[in-house]
Order: sequence, then C-alpha cells, then structure tokens
Amino acid sequence: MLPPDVCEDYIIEAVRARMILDSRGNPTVEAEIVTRGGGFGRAAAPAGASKGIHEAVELRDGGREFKGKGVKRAVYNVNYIIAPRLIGLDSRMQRLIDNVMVRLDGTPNKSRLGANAIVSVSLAVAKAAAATADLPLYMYLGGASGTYLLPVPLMNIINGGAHAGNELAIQEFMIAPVNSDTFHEALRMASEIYHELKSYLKEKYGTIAINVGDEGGFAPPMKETREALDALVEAIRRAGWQPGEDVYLGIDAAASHFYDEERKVYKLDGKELSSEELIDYYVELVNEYPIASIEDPFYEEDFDSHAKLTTKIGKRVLVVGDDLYVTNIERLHRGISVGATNTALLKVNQIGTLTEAFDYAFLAYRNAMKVIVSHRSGETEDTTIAHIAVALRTGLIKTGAPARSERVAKYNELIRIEEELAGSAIYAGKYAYSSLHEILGFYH
Ligand code: 2PG
Ligand code: MG
Repeated sequence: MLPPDVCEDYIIEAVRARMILDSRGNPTVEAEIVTRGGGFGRAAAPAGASKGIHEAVELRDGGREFKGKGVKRAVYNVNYIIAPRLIGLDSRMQRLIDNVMVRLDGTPNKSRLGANAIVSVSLAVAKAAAATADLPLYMYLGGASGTYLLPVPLMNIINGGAHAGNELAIQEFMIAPVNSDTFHEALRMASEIYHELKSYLKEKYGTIAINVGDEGGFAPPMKETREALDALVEAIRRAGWQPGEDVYLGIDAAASHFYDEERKVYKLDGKELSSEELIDYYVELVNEYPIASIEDPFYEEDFDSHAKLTTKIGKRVLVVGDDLYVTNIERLHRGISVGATNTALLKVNQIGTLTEAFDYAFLAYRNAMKVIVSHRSGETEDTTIAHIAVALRTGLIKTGAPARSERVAKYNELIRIEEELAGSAIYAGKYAYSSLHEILGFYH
C-alpha cells in the first residue's frame, strides 16, 4: 500500500538510456524517465575537458570505438542496473532516489556505475516529476512562492587554455552584462559585444582570429592575458557600453593547467611565476581592468593561495572555486574552513546527483558564499542548468558565448522563463551598483 500522501501518478514506470553525441562529437549518456501519470523527463550528461582531479568519474568504454570514449557500459548500467531499482519509486523522492544510486555505485567517486550514467538519471527524475506536476522545472525545484532571479550570464567570448588551439594560458575571458532591466536585453548587449569583438579581432589579427573554441568564444592567436582583456574592453566600448559600469569582465584561469607541479611555478604570459607573484599579478589585473570574477586562480590543491587572494580582493571580486571544489561538499567544507573563496561553481556532473549539488549550494549559501551554475565545455542541447540557476536564485550562470546552439540553448531557455514569469522575476544585474559581488550580497 502506498502512504496516503503518495500519488500514483508520480511513480516511476520506465527508465531508459541511450548514447547521443555531445558538442565535441563525443558520445554521452541521455536518460529518460516516464511516470505512471505520463510525466516525461529527459536529460543528458555533459563532459569537461579541463576536469578537476577530484571530480566524479565519467565511465568510458576504452577500446577502439570512439577512440575509447564510448559510453556503452554507462548506458547498460542505467538500463540494467539502475532502472530495476528505481521503477516503482515516487519520482518526487529525489534524495532517496539519488541515495539509491550512490549506494548502488558504492565507490567514493561513482566509478562503478559512472557519474555520466547517474547524473543523466538524477536530472531526468526531477524533470519527470516536474512534468507530472505540470510545473516548469525551475518552479518544481525552486518553489511556487518568492521572487525569482534571472541570472547574470558570465559569457566566455575568448577561449584559451584547454578549450582552444592558441597560446593563451588563461582558459576563459568572459563578459557579464549587468546594466539592464531584463535578461533578454542583457543577452542583446552580449550578442552586440560578441559581434564587435569579431570585427575587432578580424581587423587586428586577420580572419584566422575568428575561429571559435569549444565554448563558442573566439580563439585568436594571442599570447598574453592583457591582449585578451584589452580586446574585451575594446569590444564593449565599440558596442556603446561602458566597461566597469554596464559590463564587467571575468576570467577562468583554470590554473591547474599551467601549473608545473614539480617546479612549483605557474607558466603564463611568457613568464614563470611563484604563487606569491601570481597573487600580485591578479591584483594588478584587477586594478587595471573591470574584473568582477576570477575562477580557479591557483592549482586545485592550493587552498592557502586562494585564501590569500580572497583576503586581498574578495570584497570587490568573486573568487570562484571550480576545480578546487568540484561541486563536492567535503572540499567546500575545507575551503570554508580556510576562507579559500567567496564563490562556489556548481556543475552537477562533477558530483553526479542533483541532491548532492543542491546540498553543496545550500552549504555555500549558509556560509555567505555565492554560487554560479555552470555548463561544461562538452555540452548538449539539454537546458536543465538554466532551470537550476533560476531555482537556486544564484543570480549567476556561466554557459559560454552567445553563439553555438549547445550554448545558446540555455540562454534561450532563460528568455522563455523570463517571458513565462511575465515581469515577476528580477534580472540580477539590475542590482549591480558597483560590482557583481554587491548585487548578490543583496540576496543571500
Ligand atoms: C570550466 C569548464 C566550463 P570544462 O573550467 O569552468 O567552462 O570547463 O567543462 O572543460 O571543465
Ligand atoms: Mg572552470
């Protein structure tokens, strides 16, 4: 007998998975859940290129097919190991369902069933429950009362590091359009800046400069950080906006990728810098440019250097942990205990379940930290993260350039959500008085 508050409609009737391709042409897992009431949820696992060493494991087949990147085993795990355990459960019991999968996997890093198998199911369960309730996912997850916040997009429009074939050590150069009353106007600002950047890069470096990297940003043949930041400032101006007032800049250094562990130096801009020198370098950049956000400024095991930088600039800049935390609550606890950063990046596939990702976000909020919901460099047309950013009222999302369908799918979904909320939601950028940091302090 079902308990009285359990409605039959929400019971999971079918769980299935298949292989699809991601934006880099690599295979990934797509899962579908159907409830008795006819609710349908579909979600796909994204994939990183510059992964943190402590991330949950993406299960790959090895062998010749897809150069070893096949996901047949992960798909099998959904269809034959996970499915029989979930069928018959109430799809609203997200925490229980996620726990069932975590226990079934039984490893600390989800290496048996694969985080790619588990995350696609975890997200599809939430979507099926939302569909059964006839609610949009953001409302199912975020509640029907209270004001929603449309996030400021941190848009990566110059790609470097592991995402591009150029010599820029820093992986991402982002713009954050804040001076707008609405999300869709902010997107117009971003699109105009993107196209001004394209013209500027073509003039300065020739047509080769307008090739794009993995996240839709340009991958010009630049060598130095300042060249990229200058190009962003120029593009913002050409589009008629004021850098540091209308639009801020952000970087994702992804510094583990230019850190020489043996010699303990960071190799960037033709130099070799100690962590102390790198702190000074970031402070210089923040003084020279309207930078509001710096992600992964140091090697992913160096909590102390993060803390030193946060002490220096944390009042005016978001210092963001991505590879540092890998959406893992234990690592976030460690970061909090030393004051490593003031912001936590959230990527559900880094940890594998929606429940763990939400616990991570709430731990960050309880400690006065901001949260940024993020895509991966390998994406699909799946738009779940747009809903998660709205549900959690993060006020911030990072999902690439305003170009390439796997990136704009998320922005376009936010346009639809804004329209659906018909004026009752607030664009987070509206509260940017002097920095992104201040806006969000207002909310959490
Ligand atoms: C990052 C992400 C997304 P990847 O470092 O923040 O931009 O890259 O998915 O390659 O880890
Ligand atoms: Mg990152």
